[in-house]
Amino acid sequence: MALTTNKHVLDWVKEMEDLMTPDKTIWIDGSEGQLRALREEAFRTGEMTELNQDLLPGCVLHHTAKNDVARVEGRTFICTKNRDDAAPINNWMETDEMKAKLIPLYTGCMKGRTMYVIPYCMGPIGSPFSKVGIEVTDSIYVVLNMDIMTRVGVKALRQLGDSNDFVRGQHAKADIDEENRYIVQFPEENAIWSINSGYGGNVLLGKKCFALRIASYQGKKEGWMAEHMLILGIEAPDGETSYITAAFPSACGKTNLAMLIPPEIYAKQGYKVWTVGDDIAWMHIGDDGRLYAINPENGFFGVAPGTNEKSNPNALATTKKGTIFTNVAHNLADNTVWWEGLDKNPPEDAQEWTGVAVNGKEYVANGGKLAHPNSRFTAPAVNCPCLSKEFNNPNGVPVTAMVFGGRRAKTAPLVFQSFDWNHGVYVGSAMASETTAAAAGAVGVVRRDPMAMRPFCGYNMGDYFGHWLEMGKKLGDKAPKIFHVNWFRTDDEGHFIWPGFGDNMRVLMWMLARCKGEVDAVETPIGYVPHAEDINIEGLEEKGITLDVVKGLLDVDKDLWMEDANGVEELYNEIGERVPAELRKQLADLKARLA
Ligand code: GTP
Ligand code: SPV
Ligand code: MN
Repeated sequence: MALTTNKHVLDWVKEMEDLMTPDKTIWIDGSEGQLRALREEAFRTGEMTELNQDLLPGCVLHHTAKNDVARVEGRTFICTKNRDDAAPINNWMETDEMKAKLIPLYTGCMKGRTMYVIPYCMGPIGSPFSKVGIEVTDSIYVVLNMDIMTRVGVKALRQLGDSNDFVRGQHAKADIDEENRYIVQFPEENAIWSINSGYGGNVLLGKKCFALRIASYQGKKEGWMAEHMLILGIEAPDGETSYITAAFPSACGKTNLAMLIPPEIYAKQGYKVWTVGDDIAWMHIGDDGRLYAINPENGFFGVAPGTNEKSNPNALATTKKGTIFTNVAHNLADNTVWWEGLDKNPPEDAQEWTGVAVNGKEYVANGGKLAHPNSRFTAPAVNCPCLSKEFNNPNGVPVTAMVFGGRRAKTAPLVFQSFDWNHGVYVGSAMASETTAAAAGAVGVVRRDPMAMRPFCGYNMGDYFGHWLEMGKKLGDKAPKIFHVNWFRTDDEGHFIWPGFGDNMRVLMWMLARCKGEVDAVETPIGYVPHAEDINIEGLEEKGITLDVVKGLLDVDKDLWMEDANGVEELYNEIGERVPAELRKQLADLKARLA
């Protein structure tokens, strides 16, 4: 039964029924009873496996198709009327042309299946910054994930009221045919079409498709920002909390930084770290002129491999109940889960992520991995031991500092600060990182990824840079300070030099000291770099970190940076005319300083 009298919603759902002709339609109300029934159905059909309910209450395991394990950037499109409004960094096709191509794929594709209608709200219910979407899907996996990742059901419809202002998302698994897989955004129409995938970012339409691609376009029009950023708070012993947002590309450390455990030197003084978000920030200028961030999500879709008791105990604790595990290994001995880096004891009797049963010997002989490198957990935010008490604050939290970063084996130092906002926008636009398993394709190749938004910007990248500059003008001297970090410098043997994880707080503390004007820095051609003595390394000797090592981590090699500037120039040339003149000037100034 329809849960709303909103005519725009009803008309659109009817249109979806006519197009995809499901045998029946079920509206998701968000009640526990309905979700339980769907879980049981998924256990019966084998779509999901119920895990050990004593050890992992409410937890389930799901395997996707082998050809469907990550976002597919090559098959992701931004469709607009005019090419230049989305291209050339995005794949583009004219709106009507794309629809004509996809409609035959959708026609009748839910025959024999059930269509679920999921009303959901991105952002806290009642927040003026929240936005509603409706996703139709033929996947119970999607319903259960959306229930964790967003605010689902009647409450979302109530937030929408009679309004037509909702994002229409149509997802169908169809045949999981990679040749006909499309993830398509129509920002000018508030619409998302996804077909032939059953994996995370391709099908949980509230996440990357809406909260970044569609929302970045809305933000440009409406004067706010949707960014691929974590949000964390550092509470000082006097109780004052400063908030930092950080943009790193996929699988480059957002979830880990957002949930970090303070090192002993800070913990004993009474510092605490609180998580507001681990992937996406929506930011508005508040009444006081400062920038405020909300997390539009309600859960964490985190990378499993590498998550363990030492690296990220908060994330691990978050996954102990009510969690969906995707493409991790199944420990058959006790019906639990395992992934590379969880501990040093891979289960002997296991099913690898593909579902193939292996024993310890075969696994070693195959040299393979038990879990897929992009295997994930979908866990409710409320489970998180360090969840900020501001998580549901409808106005968000004020941002003191913004951070950009990526995986750079050499060029980028541990940290530097931009000279000012516009230079910071240049630094963000110049981001580069080695690719990871979060997207299909080669891993470890350096590519330019402006603001970690290359795969997620819903409009022309040059216009997007322009929007950043505009926001800076409006914020004036209340703008957050902008920094750049790199946790991933390697030594000659390819090992990471900096210990990372909780120890990254030492770098955040330098940033906050800079924001308060408590510490000076060295002016270099690329920005302000710390005096090595100002990064607190007390207690790091056992991890091989000495003052000299820090000096090495902060070193700026002018030749490498000139090469990097040339790479940025190539990117700007590729984007073309819409790159703001101010950024061209920033680039020219940088080159002059390096020469
Ligand atoms: P998405 O969910 O794809 O957006 O990823 P993310 O940016 O949240 O990355 P996440 O925190 O899940 O980390 C991805 C991988 O990077 C994991 O394997 C981590 O163990 C590793 N990682 C995270 N932080 C650090 C760090 O400070 N140093 C090192 N060496 N590795 C890290
Ligand atoms: C990312 O790839 O940045 C993710 C995972 O956060 S996904 O939802 O698949 O995009
Ligand atoms: Mn992400």
